[in-house]
Amino acid sequence: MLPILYSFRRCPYAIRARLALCQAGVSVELREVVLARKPADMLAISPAGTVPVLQLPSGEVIAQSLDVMRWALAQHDPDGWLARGNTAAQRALTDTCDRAFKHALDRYKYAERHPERSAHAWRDDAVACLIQPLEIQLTQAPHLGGEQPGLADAAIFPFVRQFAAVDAAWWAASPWVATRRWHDSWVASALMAACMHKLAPWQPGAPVTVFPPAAQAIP
Ligand SMILES: N[C@@H](CCC(=O)N[C@@H](CS)C(=O)NCC(=O)O)C(=O)O
Repeated sequence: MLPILYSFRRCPYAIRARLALCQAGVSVELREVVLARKPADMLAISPAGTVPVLQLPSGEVIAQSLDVMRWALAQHDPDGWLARGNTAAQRALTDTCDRAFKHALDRYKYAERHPERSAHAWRDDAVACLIQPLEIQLTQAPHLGGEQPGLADAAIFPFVRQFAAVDAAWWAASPWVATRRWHDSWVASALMAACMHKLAPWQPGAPVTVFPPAAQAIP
Protein backbone atom coordinates (compact mmCIF):
# COMPACT_ATOMS: atom_id res chain seq x y z
CA MET A 1 0.00 0.00 0.00
CA LEU A 2 1.37 3.41 -0.99
CA PRO A 3 1.19 6.61 1.05
CA ILE A 4 -1.69 8.80 -0.20
CA LEU A 5 -1.08 12.44 -1.14
CA TYR A 6 -4.07 14.75 -1.45
CA SER A 7 -2.87 17.53 -3.68
CA PHE A 8 -3.98 20.41 -5.86
CA ARG A 9 -2.02 20.99 -9.04
CA ARG A 10 -1.63 24.77 -8.79
CA CYS A 11 -1.26 25.12 -5.01
CA PRO A 12 2.30 26.27 -4.23
CA TYR A 13 2.38 24.28 -0.99
CA ALA A 14 1.36 21.15 -2.88
CA ILE A 15 3.87 21.87 -5.66
CA ARG A 16 6.73 22.05 -3.14
CA ALA A 17 5.61 18.73 -1.66
CA ARG A 18 5.47 17.10 -5.10
CA LEU A 19 8.90 18.52 -6.02
CA ALA A 20 10.42 16.86 -2.96
CA LEU A 21 8.60 13.55 -3.52
CA CYS A 22 9.74 13.55 -7.12
CA GLN A 23 13.32 14.48 -6.21
CA ALA A 24 13.33 11.69 -3.63
CA GLY A 25 11.72 9.24 -6.04
CA VAL A 26 9.29 8.22 -3.31
CA SER A 27 6.09 6.84 -4.80
CA VAL A 28 2.70 7.90 -3.50
CA GLU A 29 -0.88 7.56 -4.64
CA LEU A 30 -1.74 11.06 -5.90
CA ARG A 31 -5.29 12.25 -5.38
CA GLU A 32 -6.08 15.54 -7.14
CA VAL A 33 -8.49 17.64 -5.09
CA VAL A 34 -10.91 20.39 -6.05
CA LEU A 35 -10.72 22.79 -3.11
CA ALA A 36 -14.40 23.70 -3.43
CA ARG A 37 -15.34 20.02 -3.13
CA LYS A 38 -12.86 18.40 -0.75
CA PRO A 39 -13.23 14.64 -0.54
CA ALA A 40 -14.72 13.31 2.69
CA ASP A 41 -11.77 10.87 2.93
CA MET A 42 -9.37 13.82 3.07
CA LEU A 43 -11.40 15.79 5.63
CA ALA A 44 -11.66 12.66 7.76
CA ILE A 45 -7.87 12.49 8.16
CA SER A 46 -7.23 16.26 8.18
CA PRO A 47 -10.18 18.37 9.31
CA ALA A 48 -8.22 21.60 8.61
CA GLY A 49 -8.80 20.71 4.97
CA THR A 50 -5.59 22.14 3.51
CA VAL A 51 -3.50 20.54 0.80
CA PRO A 52 -1.07 18.92 0.64
CA VAL A 53 -1.93 16.13 3.07
CA LEU A 54 0.03 12.89 3.16
CA GLN A 55 -1.40 9.78 4.78
CA LEU A 56 1.15 7.08 5.51
CA PRO A 57 0.29 3.37 5.45
CA SER A 58 0.74 3.41 9.26
CA GLY A 59 -2.15 5.89 9.47
CA GLU A 60 0.12 8.80 10.39
CA VAL A 61 -0.94 12.04 8.69
CA ILE A 62 1.48 14.77 7.61
CA ALA A 63 -0.48 17.96 6.99
CA GLN A 64 2.24 20.59 6.54
CA SER A 65 3.97 20.90 3.19
CA LEU A 66 7.46 21.45 4.64
CA ASP A 67 7.02 18.30 6.75
CA VAL A 68 6.02 16.34 3.63
CA MET A 69 9.21 17.58 1.95
CA ARG A 70 11.37 16.58 4.89
CA TRP A 71 9.64 13.18 5.17
CA ALA A 72 10.24 12.45 1.47
CA LEU A 73 13.88 13.51 1.53
CA ALA A 74 14.49 11.54 4.72
CA GLN A 75 13.68 8.41 2.64
CA HIS A 76 16.05 9.26 -0.19
CA ASP A 77 17.97 12.46 -0.85
CA PRO A 78 20.18 11.83 -3.88
CA ASP A 79 21.44 15.42 -4.22
CA GLY A 80 21.64 16.34 -0.56
CA TRP A 81 18.73 18.80 -0.56
CA LEU A 82 18.26 18.52 3.19
CA ALA A 83 21.85 19.39 3.99
CA ARG A 84 21.93 22.14 1.38
CA GLY A 85 18.70 23.81 2.42
CA ASN A 86 18.82 23.91 6.16
CA THR A 87 20.81 26.95 7.32
CA ALA A 88 19.15 29.37 9.75
CA ALA A 89 19.08 31.99 6.97
CA GLN A 90 17.36 29.58 4.56
CA ARG A 91 14.81 28.60 7.18
CA ALA A 92 14.13 32.28 7.90
CA LEU A 93 13.66 33.00 4.19
CA THR A 94 11.27 30.06 3.83
CA ASP A 95 9.33 31.33 6.84
CA THR A 96 9.11 34.81 5.28
CA CYS A 97 7.87 33.18 2.08
CA ASP A 98 5.09 31.36 3.91
CA ARG A 99 4.02 34.35 6.01
CA ALA A 100 4.75 37.92 4.86
CA PHE A 101 5.30 37.08 1.19
CA LYS A 102 2.23 34.82 0.91
CA HIS A 103 0.15 37.50 2.63
CA ALA A 104 1.28 40.18 0.14
CA LEU A 105 1.10 37.77 -2.82
CA ASP A 106 -2.55 36.86 -2.16
CA ARG A 107 -3.46 40.56 -2.01
CA TYR A 108 -1.40 41.45 -5.09
CA LYS A 109 -3.11 38.59 -6.97
CA TYR A 110 -6.62 39.47 -5.84
CA ALA A 111 -6.19 43.24 -5.33
CA GLU A 112 -9.86 43.88 -6.13
CA ARG A 113 -10.77 42.04 -2.93
CA HIS A 114 -8.44 44.30 -0.91
CA PRO A 115 -9.27 47.84 -2.04
CA GLU A 116 -7.65 49.38 1.04
CA ARG A 117 -4.34 49.33 -0.86
CA SER A 118 -3.32 49.22 -4.52
CA ALA A 119 -1.99 46.12 -6.25
CA HIS A 120 1.34 47.92 -6.61
CA ALA A 121 1.55 48.54 -2.85
CA TRP A 122 1.08 44.81 -2.18
CA ARG A 123 3.63 44.01 -4.88
CA ASP A 124 6.12 46.41 -3.27
CA ASP A 125 5.63 44.60 0.05
CA ALA A 126 6.24 41.25 -1.64
CA VAL A 127 9.40 42.53 -3.30
CA ALA A 128 10.73 44.06 -0.09
CA CYS A 129 10.22 40.98 2.06
CA LEU A 130 11.30 38.19 -0.29
CA ILE A 131 12.34 39.17 -3.81
CA GLN A 132 15.06 41.60 -2.71
CA PRO A 133 16.63 39.19 -0.19
CA LEU A 134 16.42 36.41 -2.80
CA GLU A 135 18.13 38.62 -5.37
CA ILE A 136 21.03 39.29 -2.98
CA GLN A 137 21.47 35.55 -2.35
CA LEU A 138 21.06 34.51 -5.96
CA THR A 139 23.55 37.09 -7.18
CA GLN A 140 26.16 35.31 -5.06
CA ALA A 141 25.30 31.76 -6.16
CA PRO A 142 22.85 30.33 -8.72
CA HIS A 143 20.75 28.63 -6.03
CA LEU A 144 20.00 29.22 -2.38
CA GLY A 145 21.69 25.87 -1.84
CA GLY A 146 24.84 27.17 -3.57
CA GLU A 147 25.96 25.65 -6.86
CA GLN A 148 23.07 23.17 -6.67
CA PRO A 149 19.50 23.64 -5.43
CA GLY A 150 18.45 22.53 -1.99
CA LEU A 151 15.33 22.28 0.13
CA ALA A 152 14.83 26.06 0.43
CA ASP A 153 14.98 26.55 -3.35
CA ALA A 154 12.23 23.99 -3.93
CA ALA A 155 10.19 25.30 -0.99
CA ILE A 156 10.25 28.94 -2.13
CA PHE A 157 10.17 28.63 -5.92
CA PRO A 158 6.44 27.73 -6.32
CA PHE A 159 5.47 30.97 -4.56
CA VAL A 160 7.77 33.10 -6.72
CA ARG A 161 6.28 31.33 -9.75
CA GLN A 162 2.85 32.55 -8.69
CA PHE A 163 4.17 36.05 -8.03
CA ALA A 164 5.84 36.22 -11.47
CA ALA A 165 2.65 35.09 -13.21
CA VAL A 166 0.46 37.87 -11.79
CA ASP A 167 1.97 40.36 -14.25
CA ALA A 168 4.36 38.48 -16.50
CA ALA A 169 5.32 41.57 -18.53
CA TRP A 170 6.27 43.51 -15.38
CA TRP A 171 8.23 40.51 -14.09
CA ALA A 172 10.08 40.06 -17.39
CA ALA A 173 11.21 43.71 -17.31
CA SER A 174 11.96 43.81 -13.58
CA PRO A 175 15.50 44.34 -12.28
CA TRP A 176 15.56 40.98 -10.45
CA VAL A 177 17.90 39.37 -12.97
CA ALA A 178 19.34 36.63 -10.77
CA THR A 179 15.95 35.74 -9.32
CA ARG A 180 14.41 35.61 -12.79
CA ARG A 181 17.20 33.30 -13.99
CA TRP A 182 16.65 31.04 -10.95
CA HIS A 183 12.87 31.11 -11.49
CA ASP A 184 13.24 30.31 -15.20
CA SER A 185 15.56 27.37 -14.53
CA TRP A 186 12.97 25.85 -12.18
CA VAL A 187 10.12 26.49 -14.62
CA ALA A 188 12.08 24.66 -17.35
CA SER A 189 13.23 21.80 -15.09
CA ALA A 190 12.38 18.15 -15.66
CA LEU A 191 11.28 18.03 -12.04
CA MET A 192 8.62 20.68 -12.62
CA ALA A 193 7.46 18.98 -15.80
CA ALA A 194 6.99 15.76 -13.84
CA CYS A 195 5.13 17.60 -11.08
CA MET A 196 2.65 19.53 -13.18
CA HIS A 197 0.78 16.82 -15.09
CA LYS A 198 -2.93 17.56 -15.27
CA LEU A 199 -5.12 15.01 -13.53
CA ALA A 200 -8.84 14.58 -13.25
CA PRO A 201 -10.14 15.20 -9.73
CA TRP A 202 -9.99 12.06 -7.60
CA GLN A 203 -13.15 10.35 -6.48
CA PRO A 204 -13.65 7.24 -4.39
CA GLY A 205 -13.15 4.14 -6.52
CA ALA A 206 -11.06 5.94 -9.16
CA PRO A 207 -8.05 4.03 -10.49
CA VAL A 208 -4.83 4.67 -8.55
CA THR A 209 -2.52 7.36 -9.97
CA VAL A 210 1.06 6.73 -8.90
CA PHE A 211 3.32 9.76 -8.46
CA PRO A 212 6.04 10.49 -9.44
CA PRO A 213 5.68 9.14 -12.97
CA ALA A 214 7.66 5.89 -13.35
CA ALA A 215 10.85 7.43 -14.79
CA GLN A 216 11.43 9.44 -11.62
CA ALA A 217 10.76 6.66 -9.12
CA ILE A 218 13.62 4.89 -7.33
CA PRO A 219 14.56 1.86 -9.47
N1 LIG B 1 0.61 25.50 6.13
C1 LIG B 1 0.01 24.66 5.10
C2 LIG B 1 -0.77 25.55 4.16
C3 LIG B 1 -1.42 24.82 3.01
C4 LIG B 1 -2.52 25.66 2.35
O1 LIG B 1 -2.95 26.68 2.89
N2 LIG B 1 -2.99 25.20 1.17
C5 LIG B 1 -4.10 25.87 0.55
C6 LIG B 1 -4.13 25.71 -0.95
S1 LIG B 1 -2.82 26.53 -1.77
C7 LIG B 1 -5.38 25.23 1.03
O2 LIG B 1 -5.47 24.03 1.11
N3 LIG B 1 -6.39 26.04 1.39
C8 LIG B 1 -7.65 25.54 1.85
C9 LIG B 1 -8.80 26.00 1.04
O3 LIG B 1 -8.61 26.78 0.10
O4 LIG B 1 -9.91 25.57 1.34
C10 LIG B 1 1.11 23.86 4.42
O5 LIG B 1 2.28 24.30 4.42
O6 LIG B 1 0.84 22.77 3.89
